[in-house]
Amino acid sequence: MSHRTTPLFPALAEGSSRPALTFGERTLSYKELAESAGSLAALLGPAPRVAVWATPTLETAIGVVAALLAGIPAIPINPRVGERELAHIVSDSEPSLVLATQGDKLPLALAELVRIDIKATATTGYGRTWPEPAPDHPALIVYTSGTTGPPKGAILPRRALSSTLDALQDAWQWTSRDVLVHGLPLFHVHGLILGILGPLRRGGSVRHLGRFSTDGVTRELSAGATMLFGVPTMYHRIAEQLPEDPALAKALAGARLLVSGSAALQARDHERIRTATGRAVIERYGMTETLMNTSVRADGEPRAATVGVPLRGVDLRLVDENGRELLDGPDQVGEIQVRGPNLFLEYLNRPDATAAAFTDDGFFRTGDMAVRDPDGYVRIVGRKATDLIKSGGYKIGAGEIENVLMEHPAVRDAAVTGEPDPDLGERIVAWIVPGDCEQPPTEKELADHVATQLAPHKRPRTVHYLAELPRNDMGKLMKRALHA
Ligand code: MCA
Ligand code: AMP
Repeated sequence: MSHRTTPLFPALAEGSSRPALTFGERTLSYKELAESAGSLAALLGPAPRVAVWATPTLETAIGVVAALLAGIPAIPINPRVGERELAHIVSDSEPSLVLATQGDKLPLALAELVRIDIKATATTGYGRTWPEPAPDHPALIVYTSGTTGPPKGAILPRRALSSTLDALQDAWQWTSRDVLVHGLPLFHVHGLILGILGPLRRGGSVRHLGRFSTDGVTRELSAGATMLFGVPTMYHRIAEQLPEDPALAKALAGARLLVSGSAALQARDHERIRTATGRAVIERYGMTETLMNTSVRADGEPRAATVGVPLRGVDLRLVDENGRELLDGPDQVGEIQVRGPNLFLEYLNRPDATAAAFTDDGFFRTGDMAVRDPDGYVRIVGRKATDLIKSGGYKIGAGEIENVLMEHPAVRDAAVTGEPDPDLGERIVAWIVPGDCEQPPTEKELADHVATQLAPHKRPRTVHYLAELPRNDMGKLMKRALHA
């Protein structure tokens, strides 16, 4: 059957000289991006899947666009990923190729694959048209943590990307005239799909900061950028900086849209930013598996502490513990369930987890608990699983960290919890029973162990030492007793 689907990036085919991507001093126009990504796409052949070493660079953006042009599912890899996590991702997703910036040293598990260097300049390939694969064809595989076990690969089809980005166009009045600025990592949905592929789908442009800084935000918003994306930690750092930084306040005041997501932005930070700039930060709510579900609209009322209303095309309901849909009301707390073209296909190699994630009528169980205002605004009030931690906007499973801590030779027993943190939202806390109480492992040793096995953002920020962990008669850990 032939498909007559519109391409993911219509502006690429037009090949204009307008800027598409800027990273530091380097800018690629749509024409240059079509050339460099096109010539790389032509080299990929019929690879079943490619890994992309997702440093915050122009090359990563080119590599992902090339894979999407060629219709080959791409797996973005955190360049700070630890040994164990990488081994899991590579054996689970079995990429046949890895794309990386020339000169970047890859860890062994990736260095063993066929490697293609990504070049920001190239000419062959331009002029070729790339047929758009079927809407359900996998576009990206993004790894996301669960409460237990290693991260799961969420397979995101092309229709999920196009539908979520077009729903955001509607909610945010996002156009080709918008210039986005952000400093988000490029191996997750927020930074990669919204932050890079979003502007490219609109035919607009993005200026990536390489790494987040309030100075970078000031510079780019003062030089014509119109939108800012960030996680709450970034807005918290902006709020802290504002009292002594009139240039930052002026830059934010001039932006068209300030958007926060990946975790809840504290009311105090909303308030401080609004007071200093006169501008309201708007929140949107999404997940790796669902992409974006709700947002405060650009033409709507910017109500703090809500994630706004369902996006176009998203079916959203709140459900009680018996699976019954709740009627809206201020006291009705239920789990958010969503259905729509924005959803992932399945977890790679995990039919059990996929089946458990969906209801019989095709809704995805988000695990997020919320209430709905009478006019439909959604307020997230908590999470079903206490073993999921959101730190700096990263989702982190407590079980994953406990498993690697238990393997440390000086650890006899370990538990991990999340604790409120003004900067990170939550910080990871480890509760350790040392093998030898006289010579417990140091905090740094434990943090380094987690950082090198999993990833630095999963490292514990606080360590408590105990003689025993509180367990019930069945041997089950009683985490609530820890903080007491
Ligand atoms: C420190 N570092 C270490 C160690 N200690 N490295 C190895 N071993 C150690 N023991 C390094 C870190 O790697 C980092 O290096 C530097 O020290 C500082 O790290 P840290 O203090 O951890 O963090 P930060 O740099 O201050 O990070 C805050 C941040 C970051 C910038 C806000 O958390 C961040 O980028 N968050 C974004 C998360 C995100 O995009 N989530 C979206 C998920 P270096 O600085 O060199 O790297 S998608 C999603 O949630 C859904 C779909 C949604 O709704 O969006
Ligand atoms: P991830 O698995 O990294 O994609 O994280 C998804 C989770 O982030 C959701 O299930 C929510 O718990 C949380 N999240 C995302 N955006 C928001 C927001 N604006 N407010 C509160 N929580 C959010």
